[in-house]
Amino acid sequence: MKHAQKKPPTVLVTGFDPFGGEAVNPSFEIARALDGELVTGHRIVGAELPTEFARSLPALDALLRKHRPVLVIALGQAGGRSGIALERVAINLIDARIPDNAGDQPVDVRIAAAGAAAHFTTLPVKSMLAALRAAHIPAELSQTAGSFVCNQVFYGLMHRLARSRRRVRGGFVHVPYLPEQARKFPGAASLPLATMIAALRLCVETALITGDDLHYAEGATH
Ligand code: PCA
Repeated sequence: MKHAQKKPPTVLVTGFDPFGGEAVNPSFEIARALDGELVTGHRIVGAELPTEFARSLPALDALLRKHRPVLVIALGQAGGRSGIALERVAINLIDARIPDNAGDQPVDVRIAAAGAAAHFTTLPVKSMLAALRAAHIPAELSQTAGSFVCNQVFYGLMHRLARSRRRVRGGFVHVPYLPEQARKFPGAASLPLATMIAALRLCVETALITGDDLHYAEGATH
């Protein structure tokens, strides 16, 4: 008799579609590259979220329901960052500097009307930072994910995970421009796609194998 193969637990990695006139978004290129990979016994599902206030959280909800991940890392592009930025805190506020991909530009709006002012990441960000630095990948902690669609998804994710009965770790990582994007902005930092893919693989692995996060003093840059 054949036994049914037990499916490995899932890690959800999301990225966004291009926005703000860009032709590419490195966050989704990373998620796409990692889709299907097996990392320490877990299967990565890489998926795309729309850079739209109205549709991003319903899309995230559908992914959470479908895949029931044990770990979620949402990614977004943050042009101007010089390395992988591990976000520490999501705020309950939208204040869009530019229109989203549907032309929406909400200002001074709450993400969850009765929600907490902020949620902390539950990723072991200091362990992840140490692992990235050990691999010579530029990385930093960040104290703000901004107030655009990325922060909305980060806050919405943490709000959902905090209310879920399952103990699921999650958080948000911003990534810099790709070299071809940075060329248009003299002096802008960038990282090659291969470096960013390796960085996120390491982040997933570290989050899976770390219990309590490390504690060491580390100032965040943003
Ligand atoms: N970055 C934007 C939204 C989509 C993305 O990749 C942000 O930082 O809010």
